[in-house]
Amino acid sequence: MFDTLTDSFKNAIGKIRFHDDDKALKKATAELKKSLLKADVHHKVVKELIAAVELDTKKNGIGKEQFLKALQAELTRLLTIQGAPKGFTFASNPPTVVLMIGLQGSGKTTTTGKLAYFLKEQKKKKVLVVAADLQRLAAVEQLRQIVSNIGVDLVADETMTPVQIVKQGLQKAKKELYDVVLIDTAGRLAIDDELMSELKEVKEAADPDELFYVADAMTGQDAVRTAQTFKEKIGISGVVLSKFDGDSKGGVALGLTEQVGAPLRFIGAGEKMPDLEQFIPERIVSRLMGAGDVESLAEKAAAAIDPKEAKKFSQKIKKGQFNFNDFLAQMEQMKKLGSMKSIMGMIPGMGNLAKQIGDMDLENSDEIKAIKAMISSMTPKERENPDLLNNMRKRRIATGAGLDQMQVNRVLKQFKNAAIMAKKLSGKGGMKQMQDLMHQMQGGGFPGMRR
Ligand SMILES: Nc1nc2c(ncn2[C@@H]2O[C@H](COP(=O)(O)OP(=O)(O)O)[C@@H](O)[C@H]2O)c(=O)[nH]1
Ligand SMILES: [Mg+2]
Repeated sequence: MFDTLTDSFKNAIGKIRFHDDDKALKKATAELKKSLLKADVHHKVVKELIAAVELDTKKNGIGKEQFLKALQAELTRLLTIQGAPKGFTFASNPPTVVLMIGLQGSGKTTTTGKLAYFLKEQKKKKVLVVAADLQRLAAVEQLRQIVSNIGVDLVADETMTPVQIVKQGLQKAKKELYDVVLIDTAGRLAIDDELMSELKEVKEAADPDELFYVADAMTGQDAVRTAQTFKEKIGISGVVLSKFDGDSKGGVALGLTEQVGAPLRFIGAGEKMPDLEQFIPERIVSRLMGAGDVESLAEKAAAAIDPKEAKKFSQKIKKGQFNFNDFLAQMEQMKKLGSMKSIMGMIPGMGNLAKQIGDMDLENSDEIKAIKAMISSMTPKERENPDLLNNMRKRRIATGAGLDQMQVNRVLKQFKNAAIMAKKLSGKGGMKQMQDLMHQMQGGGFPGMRR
């Protein structure tokens, strides 16, 4: 998610090799400045950051370690507003009411769905979504589809005004003890006085704990400017940066909090529901410095994976009994974790691999599609026991899956190898082997993973 920035920091840090080398520090900060500007970080923010890092480093005696620490501290400071909430925070008196606002097409409705999904799956909360965008007919329908896919309740009534529907939603939430109410509103331009005054009325009726401004990362510094305007006119308590997957430079995220004076709370990086990350400064900085974000990954995994199932699964792996049903079940769980790229980006040292994988859609890759087609052509017994597959059965499966027998053989071999590898990795020293494997993949490319 932050490939470009992470690379810049690594390069800059690499410039400092010796202690007390003023020249090296100059080189490092010059490099940092250049790449931050190239990544679209606002020039004022860059200037401040560089000056602070330089001062900090000098104070502690120039060296790689000192530079690293200074950079880390200054980045954390840049991304933090003292006393402001981070990620999602719950009101002391439920329900926590969140009003989603922003320009037309910025990603409000999608983000509302993503937040609902995040709260339901990761935080195990009872979520109610309110459709207060009644400007466009299709808007309610879009929201209805999203919430029904993720299994969250919706309050919608096209014949009501936004204020009426908000009141009805809040009543329902209080009566039925919902934890969180997410209100999706119509997109509007700050220059449209009529819509702005409607939004003020909605805000008054909702009396929200949070006002999330959804900003489109692809609009660059415009995202910052519009957030500033909404902050002045309506008031916002946080920003969600959407479509971050389309903004390869990523610099806007770095300056936004300080520029707007409201914390960046979430980043949306993809069209699917799991593609939402909490923006927690310390964790993001760790990721920016190439150290990964193990905490977020662990949280995601803990929420997606049923501990009982996980235990059963790991025992199977240890015995080398991994079968096709397990494979399908694992694919389902992977889906809940979000894109492969975002998962990789959270593992320390895996940044490069994440870049290589790019936007690969694991689920829809040719390999996975072939395996899925094969599995659907198998009998339940065959799915349970891959060893049953003799030549006759393989031929039948190949015909059923629309593959030739060589392809079937290749996939089966890969599957067996994967099971053997998993068994090995689950033993002692498995983590070390995993890392070696990853290094090999980084060097030589990963044969199965072509986009
Ligand atoms: N690639 C990508 N597309 C997104 C993201 N968030 C929203 N979109 C897309 O942006 C378009 C507008 O989103 P929508 O939620 O309807 O915006 P709204 O008008 O503010 O409610 C839709 O096509 C979404 O699928 C994101 O994080 N990444
Ligand atoms: Mg919408």
